[in-house]
Amino acid sequence: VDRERTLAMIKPDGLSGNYTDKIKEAILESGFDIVQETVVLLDAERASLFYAEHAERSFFDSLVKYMTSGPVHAMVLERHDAITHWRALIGPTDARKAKASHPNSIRAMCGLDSEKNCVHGSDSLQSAAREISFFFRDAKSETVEHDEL
Ligand code: YYY
Ligand code: MG
Repeated sequence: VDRERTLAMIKPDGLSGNYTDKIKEAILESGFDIVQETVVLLDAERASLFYAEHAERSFFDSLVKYMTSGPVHAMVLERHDAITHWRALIGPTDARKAKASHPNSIRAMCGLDSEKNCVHGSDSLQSAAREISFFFRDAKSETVEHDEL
């Protein structure tokens, strides 16, 4: 019944720390289907576009540097109420807060601080649609062109 899709992303520190299998295990255990996935290296222009809503924030340049420091693993997740459930599973933005107050969250498991927080999750239906189309052209076929690994 009313299944919904969200965009999940394992950020560069999640990949370099070898957390992919653990994160995917948590995803599947929580009842999501992984509908599409791709591993890509974002350049500064693409990373800036993904986080365009934060362009005026003081952390933006550092965030773009971090997001281009290695490949990211984007996934389309599907289940009932996927957006809310995935945000709950990843925990608060600041991984230090996640470790303190949401010890079972993914950011508690593999994040470091408020920048290097290991994973991304869409925060609304609108952002989910935008972020899914950022990485994937349509429901079943090819990914959007970027340096695919
Ligand atoms: O959606 P979420 O990732 O939980 O947080 P946002 O407030 O949308 O910020 C997006 C992104 O920006 C965050 O995942 C890391 C980075 N960031 C940061 O580097 N420093 C902050 N103080 C806040 C956010
Ligand atoms: Mg956000």
